[in-house]
Amino acid sequence: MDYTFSIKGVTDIVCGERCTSTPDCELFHYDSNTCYILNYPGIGSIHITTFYGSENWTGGCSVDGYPLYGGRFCMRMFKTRKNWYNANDTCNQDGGQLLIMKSEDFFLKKEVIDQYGGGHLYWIGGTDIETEGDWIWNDGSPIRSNQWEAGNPSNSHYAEHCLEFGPLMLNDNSCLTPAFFICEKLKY
Ligand SMILES: [Ca+2]
Ligand SMILES: [Ca+2]
Repeated sequence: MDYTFSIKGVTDIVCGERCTSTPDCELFHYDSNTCYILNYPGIGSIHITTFYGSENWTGGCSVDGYPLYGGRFCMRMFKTRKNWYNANDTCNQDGGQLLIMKSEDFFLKKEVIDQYGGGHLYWIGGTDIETEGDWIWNDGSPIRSNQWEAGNPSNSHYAEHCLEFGPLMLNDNSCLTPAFFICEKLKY
């Protein structure tokens, strides 16, 4: 991956703040006391390869059953099929939430899924249920247009209002379709 520059000797919190304060910062990565800031001109330039060293894959989350990925993300990929509503309920009952992939960590979480759960479609936490075509993550933040599969959101048959993630990125699908799903818990 081509990061534009790195900062040595800062904390991960400072790294995140540095990204927030950097114009056009698309994401940051923190590893071995080094903060990497990515400021890129377009999706085509992103190529994530091997920045998950094995040392980053240790540790755990605050709750059992949620492996820690990338040193930051506590995600669990459920390989049973449920419709979006039941998947959402399952995550909530489990003390978590359907996965949210906001801009700053979209490609990092994508890399986790591709590496550990690739090849499947998963329900994640976003809908346009409230207003057709107004796609938001479950925390209310907007879903960016450059994260969709080509030709989507398609709202096929005027009935696709729930968000799934797959090998081709984001797609809208019917909320009643049974699918695998991914829950996450916030690390603390
Ligand atoms: Ca829709
Ligand atoms: Ca679709």
